[in-house]
Amino acid sequence: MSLNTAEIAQASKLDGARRDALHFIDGAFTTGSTGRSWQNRSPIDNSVIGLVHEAGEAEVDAAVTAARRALTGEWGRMSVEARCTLLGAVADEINRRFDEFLAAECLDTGKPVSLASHIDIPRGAANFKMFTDVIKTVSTEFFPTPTPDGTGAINYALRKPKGVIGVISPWNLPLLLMTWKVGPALACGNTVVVKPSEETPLTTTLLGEVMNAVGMPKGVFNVVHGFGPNSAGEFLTRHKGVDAITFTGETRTGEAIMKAAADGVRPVSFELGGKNAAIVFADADLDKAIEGTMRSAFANCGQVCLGTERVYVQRPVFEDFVARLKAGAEGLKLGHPEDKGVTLGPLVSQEHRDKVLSYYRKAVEEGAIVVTGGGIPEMPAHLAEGAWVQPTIWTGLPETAAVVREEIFGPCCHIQPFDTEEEAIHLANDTPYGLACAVWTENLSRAHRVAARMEVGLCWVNSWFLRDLRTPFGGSKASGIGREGGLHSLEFYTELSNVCIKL
Ligand code: NAD
Ligand code: 6OD
Repeated sequence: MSLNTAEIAQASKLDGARRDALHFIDGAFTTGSTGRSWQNRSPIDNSVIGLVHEAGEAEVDAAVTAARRALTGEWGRMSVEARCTLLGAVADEINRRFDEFLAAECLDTGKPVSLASHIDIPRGAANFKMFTDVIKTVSTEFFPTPTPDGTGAINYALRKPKGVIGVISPWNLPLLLMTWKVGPALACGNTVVVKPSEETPLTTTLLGEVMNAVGMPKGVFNVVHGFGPNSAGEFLTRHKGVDAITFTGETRTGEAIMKAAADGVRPVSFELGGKNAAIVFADADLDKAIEGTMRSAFANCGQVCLGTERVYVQRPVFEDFVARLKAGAEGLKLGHPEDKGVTLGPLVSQEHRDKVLSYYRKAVEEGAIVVTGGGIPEMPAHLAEGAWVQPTIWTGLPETAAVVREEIFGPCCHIQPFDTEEEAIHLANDTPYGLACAVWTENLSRAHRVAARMEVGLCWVNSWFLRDLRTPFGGSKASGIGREGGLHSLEFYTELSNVCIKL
């Protein structure tokens, strides 16, 4: 018997007041002064989780002002060692309150507990530890320089925080993707103002409690809630007190934020949309390719930026691959996050479901063969109002079809046969996006050859979403600007300042 949302919240100690999302500014929770709020609804059953308070310009300004003040206070004077110890305590406190974070994430997103407990929450904590290891061990350059008078000079670089970082995050992996930016930003000594997605405000708000519990100085971590245009997102990115902006979300939103960042020439780091391909060669281990494509197409209900929406399969194994992926998709168990064996949750919202369903209809209009799915599944009465869709597979569409070209962000993929390696590379690269791809082959030479030619930031071979947090992460073409991860995050979140000393 599944619990309803109120019961999950009860069991997880998220009482009514704490399920209302307040801003966290200068170490204190506040509803702000706009008087505006909206209902946060659970995608599981459309029930109301709580209220989210909307920030106006005054709240955003208060948050940025607090963050600026913190740069020159106790936080700004703290040694790297002490800063890293504090961030380690943040990670420990998230882990200590694991069940609360888990319940909050599942309430907001509807994702299965089995997924969030393995990916979202552990990574949320790990993102605070990982970058402290990097900042403690990284060196900067040193050059001895000859001078005409023979005494010489030395040059060395200092790594300084950039200042106040505006963090704008999406709803698909809310805690993971927000901390992926907040972790390195703080490790480098910056302060942050975070605007989480309006769909998923809870775990970012909970993080405010964690910051206070570990004794984080006031103003280092701030949260404002709201929407994008003419709301907290735009107010934050336009605010002159924000020194740099890091954003994960849709490419179109990135364009708007880049325009805002142009005022004052503020740097941006963008992780944007994708229309990722998988290439399955006839020499692939098909068991592995099916297992990997099941995850890359359907995990998190297809709402992973790295997910596969275009699958190219070499003709000799095409029919077999389609039949096996169909069987896998039909074996997915949709249901309540808490229910045993559930592998697929709902989409994040009714609005997103409308978008995904519009592509399901478009696929048929464009002449697709619907291999499986294509609609709304029948769910038990207590879940019937949720944002459920069927996992869906199509074949038979031309490469010009909207469903093959545009990011859908749902549990669906189109499968197309190909004949030659050259053709597969061309098909996979024929997109304005360049985030990720998966190549399935047992031929080592082919793996290297094809990987080198993929126009993406991330190419997995015989795997998908296998992460080492030290590696460069990001997209090429319309999928992003810059790389984060390991040293690459440090490049964005610090300013290198060269000191030249004449001896
Ligand atoms: P979105 O762009 O709609 O929203 C992301 C955030 O931007 C939200 O907090 C939103 O309120 C805010 N926002 C919207 N308009 C804004 C504006 N004009 N100014 C400032 N802020 C604004 O994205 P989403 O729907 O939340 O997330 C899904 C998208 O994110 C997909 O396109 C997906 O591919 C992408 N994504 C990319 C990565 C990556 O690493 N490349 C990771 C996750 C998601
Ligand atoms: O694993 C990560 O660090 C990361 N940024 C994942 C992004 C997933 C996109 O939905």
